[in-house]
Amino acid sequence: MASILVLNGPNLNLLGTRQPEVYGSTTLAEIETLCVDYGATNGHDVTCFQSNHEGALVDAIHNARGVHNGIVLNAGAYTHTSIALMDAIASVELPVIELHLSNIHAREEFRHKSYIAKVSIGQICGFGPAGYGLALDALTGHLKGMS
Ligand code: CA2
Repeated sequence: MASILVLNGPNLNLLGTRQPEVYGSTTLAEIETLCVDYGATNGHDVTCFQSNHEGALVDAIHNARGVHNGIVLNAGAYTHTSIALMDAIASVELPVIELHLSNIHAREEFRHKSYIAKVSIGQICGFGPAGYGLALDALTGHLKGMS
């Protein structure tokens, strides 16, 4: 059994309540339920956390060490700006899957750059909320290969 942290960054608490044409109508609570249910079905422990604050996300990554086996991270807009999150991931030496609801490569130029990609084992983007299930599959498959 693996313990996985699903971490969501800034503004993702607004999912399903605003701009549904861009980010869909599924709420963050529904996505978190999807993730926890994935864990229950597949014998893994899934914990979810969201913050709008960069430092709180850094703390959550630090605190994952020794507690969780890996992280699914949608860092939101911090993906494109945060050296602090990149350094935090590098420091904990846990496998991270980078996740985005939208296809960041088909959007504005500034979303094409990801600091998270440099320290992740892989990136899933463009599949909406289903991407969380894909990311959990990828991470648990990776962990299985390591054991
Ligand atoms: O596609 C993704 O998952 C993103 O991480 C979402 C971020 C964006 O900055 C990234 O480039 C790609 C933005 C999340 C904003 O979420 C909202 C949800 C509802 C209403 C407004 C914002």
